[in-house]
Amino acid sequence: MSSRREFLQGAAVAAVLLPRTARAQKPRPKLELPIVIATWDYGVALCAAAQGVFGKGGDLLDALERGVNVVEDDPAVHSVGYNGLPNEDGIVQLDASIMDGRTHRAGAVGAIERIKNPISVARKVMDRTEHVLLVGAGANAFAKKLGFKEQELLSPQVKAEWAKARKDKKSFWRDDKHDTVCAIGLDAKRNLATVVSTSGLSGKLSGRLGDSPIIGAGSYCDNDVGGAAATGIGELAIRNAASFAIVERMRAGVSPNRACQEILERIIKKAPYVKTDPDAQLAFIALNKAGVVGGAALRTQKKLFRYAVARGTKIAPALVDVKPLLG
Ligand code: SD4
Repeated sequence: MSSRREFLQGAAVAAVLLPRTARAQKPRPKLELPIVIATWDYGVALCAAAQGVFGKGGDLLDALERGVNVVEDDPAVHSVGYNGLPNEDGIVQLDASIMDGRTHRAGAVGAIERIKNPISVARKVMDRTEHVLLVGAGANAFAKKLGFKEQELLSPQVKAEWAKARKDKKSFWRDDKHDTVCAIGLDAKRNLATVVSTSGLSGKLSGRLGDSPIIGAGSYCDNDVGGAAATGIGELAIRNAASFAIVERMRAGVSPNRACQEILERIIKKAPYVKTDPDAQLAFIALNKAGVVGGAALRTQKKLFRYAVARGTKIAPALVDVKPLLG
C-alpha cells in the first residue's frame, strides 16, 4: 500500500471515530485557580483579602497571611487576634501556625501575648529560623526583636465580663469561643498551604496550647495530596492528629468531605462522651490538589458551621453550610 493510500485510509478511520469519541467525553469545567477556603462567616473577608493579593501577583503564603491579618485586626471577631478572648487569668494568649505544602516547612507560635497578628510572627518563625514552634516569653521576645508592636488585646467590655466571672468565682466561658480562623489555599501552580490563628478556648489555663499551633493537629498540608484544618476543642484534634489524619485519608483516595467525616467518626469512637456533651464541638475543612473542597462538623452550637470558598480572583467568595454529624 502506498503511503498516500495509508494516510487517506487513516484519515477516513479518524473521521468516523472522532465524533463518537468526542460525544463520549463530557466537557470538563475549567478549574478556576487559585482556590482559598476558610472557616466561619468571616472566612469571606479572609478569602476576599487573599484574592486581592493574588490579583496583584502576590504568592500563596502572602495571600493567606494577609487574609488572616484581616480577621485578626477585626475588633468584631472575638477569639482571633485583637479583641480575642482571655484565659483564666484575664490575659489574651494567642496561637497561630502556617505550613507550606511544597517543603513541609512550618512556623508556629503558642501563648504569645500583646501581639495582634500572631500569624505574621509564625510566618517569620518559618522564614527566618530553623525552628517550627516558639511559645510564651520566647515567642514574644522573638516578635519584639523583629519589630512587632505590643499592645493591649483585651477589650474593656470583655475585661469587665472576665472580672465579673472572677468575682462570682465562675470560670470565664463564652459561647463564641469556637471561632478559630483557618484557611487552606491552592494556587495556580497547584501549591498548597495552610494557616490558623486563634485566642484558643476562653478561660483556658494559662500556658495551655490548643491544636492551632501544632502541625498535624490544627492544620496540615502536603503538595502531593491536599490540606486540612480544624476549629473547635483543640484537645480532641491534638489527641487524634486530626488534620494529618484527614490528609492521609485523602492520600488514600477519599474525598475531602468524606475524609473530614471519617476522622470525626474516629474521634467519636475513642471519646463517646462527645455525642452528648453540648460543649464538644469540632469542625474541619479540607481541600485536595484537584480543587475539591469539603468540611464536617460534630454539631451546631450557637450557629451552623460554615466555610467560605473563593475560586479565582474575581468571583466573590461563597459560603458553604455544613450539616453536622450529630445534629
Ligand atoms: C483551641 N481550636 O485552642 C482552638 C479553639 C477554637 O475554634 O475554638 N477553635 O482549641
